[in-house]
Amino acid sequence: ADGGSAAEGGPKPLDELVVGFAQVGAESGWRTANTKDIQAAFEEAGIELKFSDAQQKQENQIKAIRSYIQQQVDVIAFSPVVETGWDAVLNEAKAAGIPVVLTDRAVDSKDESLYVSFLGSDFVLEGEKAGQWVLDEYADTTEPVEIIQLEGTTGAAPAIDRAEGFAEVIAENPNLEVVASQTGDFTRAGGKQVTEALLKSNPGVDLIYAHNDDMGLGAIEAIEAAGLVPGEDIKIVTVDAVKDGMQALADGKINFIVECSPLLGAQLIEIITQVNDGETPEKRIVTEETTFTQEQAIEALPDRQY
Ligand code: GYE
Repeated sequence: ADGGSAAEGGPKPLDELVVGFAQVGAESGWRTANTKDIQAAFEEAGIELKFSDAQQKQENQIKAIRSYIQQQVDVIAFSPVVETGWDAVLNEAKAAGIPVVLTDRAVDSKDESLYVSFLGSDFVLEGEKAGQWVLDEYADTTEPVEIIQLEGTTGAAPAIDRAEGFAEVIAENPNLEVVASQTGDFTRAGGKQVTEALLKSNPGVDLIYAHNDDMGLGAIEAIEAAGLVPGEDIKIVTVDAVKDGMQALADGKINFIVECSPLLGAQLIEIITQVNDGETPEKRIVTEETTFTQEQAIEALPDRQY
């Protein structure tokens, strides 16, 4: 088959399929929910899952992928920690005839034959939605609005794209100014540490835009420690909508959350099944997502799965 389909000898029974999944790490509530959902989906489908946690290090992910190639798994799926630097290992998978599925995060490779499908969110759109809320919130302001941006992992698709979408939209109002932008590596501890430092150098800050809930939750701790009221003295906008984030939004400590769904397991199984059957999955599958205000968070919280 062209580019190595799992269906070379015809489809395998699902209980004979083996899939290797190279996860980013366990950096956030989003990631934990994503891992749980993927493991549960494999369990339910009766497909064997080899799972590895790269602790947010690209070299670990590359090692894991190489070991899956060596073990001749049927499909490799992974969520690339950063966008660049994948061509070599993906070419090795291709040469071995093992199809690769990208979940959650993209690679910036020009060679689209290196993966069969990319399943995940539109991160630029998420950044735009966050920017739109800020634009509306400060529509009537004639004063400068000072914004701190807490970036995700440097070089990661969601960090690059969420910054881009946000910047594009807030550019419509010259009063909205990002006065500082630093990475908190998508972690709570990172968000807290960066906010602590940036509050000192930017005492007039009005709003924090965090690329995920966890960094926003870390920022809340730093703001409270500085004797200020999160959500009031300093507004907070985040991305993800995991339970802890939604609770903070319901409590008024976060002002707005753009949803990013970690529930990719069922769709990943569908892609793997299609590959096994010799079908060609959609090259790009975009997750459907919404946004939450405080009232909407209060309403959604009781039924929130993660
Ligand atoms: O937003 C963040 C996680 O890649 C979409 O990674 C994912 C991001 C998510 O650490 O919380």
